Amino acid sequence: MPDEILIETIDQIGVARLNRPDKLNALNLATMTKLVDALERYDADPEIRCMLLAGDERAFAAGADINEMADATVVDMYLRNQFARWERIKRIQKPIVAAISGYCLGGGCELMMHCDIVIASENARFGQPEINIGVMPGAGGTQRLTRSAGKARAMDMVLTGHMISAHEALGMGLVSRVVPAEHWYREALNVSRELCTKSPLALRLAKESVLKAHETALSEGLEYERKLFYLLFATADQKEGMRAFLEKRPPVYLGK
Ligand code: CO8
Repeated sequence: MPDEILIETIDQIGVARLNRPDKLNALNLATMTKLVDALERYDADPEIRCMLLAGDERAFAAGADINEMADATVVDMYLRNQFARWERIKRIQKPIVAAISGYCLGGGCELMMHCDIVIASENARFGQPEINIGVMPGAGGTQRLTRSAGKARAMDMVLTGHMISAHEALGMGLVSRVVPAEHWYREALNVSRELCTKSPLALRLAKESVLKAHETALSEGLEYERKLFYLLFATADQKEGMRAFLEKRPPVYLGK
C-alpha cells in the first residue's frame, strides 16, 4: 500500500504530510481517507496539542485528482460522497497549522482554507483553477474564498482560474504569514510548538469561536455549491476539460 500520507509526531504535534510528489500531491480518495483518519486520531489523542499539515516543496496539493473524476457521472460523484470526509475535517477541534510551499490549487486551496493558521513560502501559488477543466470549486472554495477575499477578488480567481502569489494571498487574508522559501516548514513547526505551550482547552474553544464567525449562513452556501458541483458532471464540457488535461491538449468547450 503506498503511503499517500506520512505521519509522525514531534513532541505534542501531530504531523501529516501529503506524499504523492509525482502527482503534485493531487488529492485522490485514498489520500483524503488516510488524511482524515490521521487528523481524527490526533484529535482524539490526549498527548497531541495541535496538528501540522504540509505537502512538499513543489506542492501543497494541486487539487483533487482529475484522474478519478474525468469519467465520473453525477451518480458516481453522489455515491462517492467524498464531501463526507471534508465535513469530518471541519469537525476537528484542535488547531491545524498548514505549511504551504509551491502549488496550492483547487481542492488543495480548499484544504488549506480548512486549516487554522497558514504559513506560506514566498514561492507558494494559490488558485481555484477548476474553471479551466470545465467545473467549479466544490469543497467550499466559492464560499470560504469569498468570505476571506471579498466578492471581487474571489470572482477573479474562480472565474479566470488565475493563480495568485503568496503576498497577494496574504493581502486577501487567505494566509497568516509569508516567510522566505527556506523557512516555510520550520516556521510552521515553530508556530505549532508555540501552540503546544497554550491551554489545550482554550485553543479548542478559541478555534471554535473564530470559526463561528465564519459560519453564519455558510452551510446554505456550501449545500448550494455542492449541488452545482455535482450538476457539472452532467455536462460534456466537464468530460472535455478533464480529458483534455489528461491528454495534455487545450480543451474545446461546446457549452453543453
Ligand atoms: N490531478 C491529477 N494529476 C495531477 C493534478 C491533479 N489535480 N495536478 C497535477 N497532476 C499530475 C500531472 O498530470 C502530472 O502527472 P504525469 O507526470 O503522470 O503526467 C504531474 O502531476 C505533474 O504535473 P504537470 O506535469 O502538469 O506539472 P507542471 O509543473 O507542468 O504544471 C500545474 C503544474 C500548473 C499545477 C498543473 O499540473 C495543473 O494545472 N494541474 C491541475 C490543477 C487543477 O486543475 N486543479 C484543480 C483540480 S479539480 C479540483 O480540485 C476540484 C475540487 C473539488 C472538491 C474536492 C474533492 C476532493
